[in-house]
Amino acid sequence: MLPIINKLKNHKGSILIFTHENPDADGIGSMLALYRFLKKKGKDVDIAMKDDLPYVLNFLPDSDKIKKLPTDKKYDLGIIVDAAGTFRAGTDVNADEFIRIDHHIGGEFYGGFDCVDTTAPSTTYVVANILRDWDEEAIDKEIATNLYTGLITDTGSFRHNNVDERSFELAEFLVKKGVDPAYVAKMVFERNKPNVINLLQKSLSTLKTYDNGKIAGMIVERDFLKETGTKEEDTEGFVNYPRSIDGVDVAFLMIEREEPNTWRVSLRGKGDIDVRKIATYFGGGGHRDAAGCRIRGSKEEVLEKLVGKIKEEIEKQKGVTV
Ligand SMILES: [Mn+2]
Repeated sequence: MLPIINKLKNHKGSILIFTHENPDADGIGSMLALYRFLKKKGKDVDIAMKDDLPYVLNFLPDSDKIKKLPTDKKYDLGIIVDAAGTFRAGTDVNADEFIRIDHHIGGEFYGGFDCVDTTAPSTTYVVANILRDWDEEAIDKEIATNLYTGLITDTGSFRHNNVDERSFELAEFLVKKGVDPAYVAKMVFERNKPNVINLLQKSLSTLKTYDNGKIAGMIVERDFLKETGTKEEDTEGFVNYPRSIDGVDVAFLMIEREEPNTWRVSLRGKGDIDVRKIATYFGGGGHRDAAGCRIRGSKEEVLEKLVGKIKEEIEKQKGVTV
């Protein structure tokens, strides 16, 4: 049995489960699944994150129970899910000790109770292993729906390189527990607000290819958000448009932050290029096919630096001399 299970079984004090800022379905699904399970086990547990719940995730069972970080209360134990460390919470977290449950490479380690599987398709997969090992019977339809949502979003609906037979085995288990795949897909992917589509329209007008079509990228300026009445979180999935172009090895999305001259960059690969190397060069991180970073500078400066580095990395990784 995993050490974390005994630790949680014997834990008498308060527990706070939290995830990273700009949270996604995997972080939130992991948090909610673990929360409901621990509640069933009679634990004193809260869930919190810094940002608002993304609209398309408002159907997730227990998502109305999520509190805001930072909390006034001090917790005996903090569990960070789907993040490389507590720093990813984006704010202070008040707890005596920490445990990390994650699938990101590297990051911080808090001890022998951590569950970090960098080969796992999603953090909800890691959480599912813990819960199945502990008490499979206690996994209900609500817990299963939260686990399943993280699994399908982090695997791009079973399309990405992180998909293997384990993803389908877990999906089968969760569907047997009552998950309705068509319902989840409809809730997550087919509830776009018209203004989000307007934002996409504006963003698509910036779509350009570089390096003979091997690189494609889009830019979301702050003004686009203002003009369409949308938020940064509404750009979720936009990077898949440049990625979907034939012949593209690396796709990027540059989002202008509220803080002047700061850009959030999402990078996507299609298996041939390790985009994590590009992200880490700029101080970010992630996975081989999906990574991110922040770059400071004007739009033109950031674009030049970014495209230059991607080009260099494609040449290096494909073994072509510059
Ligand atoms: Mn994840």
